[in-house]
Amino acid sequence: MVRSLAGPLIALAVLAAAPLPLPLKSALRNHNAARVSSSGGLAGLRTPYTGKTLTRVLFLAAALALLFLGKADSGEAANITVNIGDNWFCDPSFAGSVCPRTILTGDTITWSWVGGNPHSSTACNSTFTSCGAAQGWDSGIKSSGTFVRTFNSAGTFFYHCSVHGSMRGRIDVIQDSDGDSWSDAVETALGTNPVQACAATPAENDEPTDSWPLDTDDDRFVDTADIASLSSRFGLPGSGTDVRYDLNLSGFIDTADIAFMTSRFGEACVP
Ligand SMILES: [Ca+2]
Ligand SMILES: [Ca+2]
Ligand SMILES: [Ca+2]
Ligand SMILES: [Ca+2]
Repeated sequence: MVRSLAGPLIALAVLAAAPLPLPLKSALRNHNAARVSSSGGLAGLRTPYTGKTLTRVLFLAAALALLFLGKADSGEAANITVNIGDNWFCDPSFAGSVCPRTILTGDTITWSWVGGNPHSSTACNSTFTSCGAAQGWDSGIKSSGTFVRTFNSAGTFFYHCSVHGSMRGRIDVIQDSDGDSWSDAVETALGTNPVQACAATPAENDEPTDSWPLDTDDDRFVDTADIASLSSRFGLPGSGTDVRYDLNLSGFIDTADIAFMTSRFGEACVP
């Protein structure tokens, strides 16, 4: 079973760097159609958009959603295979460049030798100038078989092939303690609880901290009330108590935040 892993940390970094537009990468996650119809649909939203602008925003929201490949499965660690070929990690498109993979803490990477020449997976520092077992791991030089490593700490880990230094890879390990698909680091920045995925009570603002960045009114759904609450802060700096509405931590509450929340409309949190 392969878990969906392009989590908020990565996506938010992309959003912060280049909010619009973004490349389409994968299938759009399903939304709760019943929730949409029972709440009156998108026409009732209090957004600053009308007509073509709203259409554009909704299109961009769909594009942003593609970066979020979904909620992690219920706490079960994943095993991700990274192929080693001649001369690349992951697939031939990464020949001469760094192949990135994003996983959660506790997940395992299995490097699999699929080429004909000898290669290694050898850990490096961030500039690839110092590599070896002392940096974390070294598979040794092999031309077949596998090498397995489990990553239990959050962080960014670099590696290369000790035979072909231009073969490079990176493992981004994200901690998401409550499994709500928002990393601990992002939740801490937003001021939401990184170890609680859902509001404890359905009443708003009766708990010391909110739990799920997308659910501002504690009803455990992303709905019109959440989007309206965010939209009412459009243009404000994402500071103080409003920081939780600055979903991409760009410093301002803007179209990217609204588009992203809209893209998750109808989704429920999972305690
Ligand atoms: Ca989380
Ligand atoms: Ca949380
Ligand atoms: Ca509450
Ligand atoms: Ca809500």
